[in-house]
Amino acid sequence: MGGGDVNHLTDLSFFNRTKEKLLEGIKSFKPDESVKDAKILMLGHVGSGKSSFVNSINTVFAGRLCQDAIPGTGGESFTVKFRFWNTEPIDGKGIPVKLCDTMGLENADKKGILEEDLISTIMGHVKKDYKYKPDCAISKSDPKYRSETTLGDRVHCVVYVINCRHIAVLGARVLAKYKNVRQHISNEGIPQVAILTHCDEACAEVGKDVTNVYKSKYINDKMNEVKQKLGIPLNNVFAVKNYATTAETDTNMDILLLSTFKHMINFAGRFIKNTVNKEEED
Ligand SMILES: Nc1nc2c(ncn2[C@@H]2O[C@H](COP(=O)(O)OP(=O)(O)O)[C@@H](O)[C@H]2O)c(=O)[nH]1
Ligand SMILES: [Mg+2]
Repeated sequence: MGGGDVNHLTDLSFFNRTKEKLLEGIKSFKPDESVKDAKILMLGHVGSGKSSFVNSINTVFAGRLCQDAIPGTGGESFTVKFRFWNTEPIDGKGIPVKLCDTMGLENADKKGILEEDLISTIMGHVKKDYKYKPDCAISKSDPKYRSETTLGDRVHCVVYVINCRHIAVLGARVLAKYKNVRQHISNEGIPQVAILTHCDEACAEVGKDVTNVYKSKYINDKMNEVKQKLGIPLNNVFAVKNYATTAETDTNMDILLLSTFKHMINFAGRFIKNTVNKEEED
């Protein structure tokens, strides 16, 4: 075995250690005692990569390819009932995080979730298995409407999932929808994150080597565009390559996915702690 091989092995163990450290960090995540699970809501167009991101995270957690670990998430948003799902356990340990990846935000008038419903969902008013209606918001008398909510019922982090090739063409209506929702949730102090997907297809350098993602000028420009168009600070904008086209796992992809996920749950965790502290002060 030549010296080059030895270096390569050292590098490999470095990357594996980085991945293990991230997994350990995620395993030790705990929201406040009063909140069973941190809830993360993924928003974005159909086809933006929401389900793929969730499947990718589950793939890394489970150490095997997980596709459609969360069922019923394909196709039109309105065929799906509202529900949060657990992530796969890591080494048998369940993670107190629930994800919802079924929210489609479409451009046309009568497609995609209504803003009122989105806000009600984020504020914890919508119960499990509610079926959104395309033209009328949930009624307060609906049995699936929760009037009294606790912090645990609410969404603790909102994630906008955007195909990085589509930012330039995001329609005015969707941007207006984003803006309204954003204003509301910013007032509530709920953290917001954007994830750029399809970076491998959009940038050849990233396609070749995923570690180039934050070095890529193209991706950097796209992150800035997200900041400008959605008003999300750069610290909250991430870029990933989802497990979508490859059948085998890759440590560098895992690291990118895990570090993005860890930031998301840290934002959620901080929001939960801040809210609990504020409630105690009041
Ligand atoms: N190359 C590539 N394809 C992706 C990526 N993310 C998602 N996809 C593909 O894009 C399509 C739509 O993704 P999906 O997760 O179903 O979108 P959703 O409607 O937002 O849940 C699928 O064919 C995925 O395989 C990515 O980062 N890179
Ligand atoms: Mg989906």
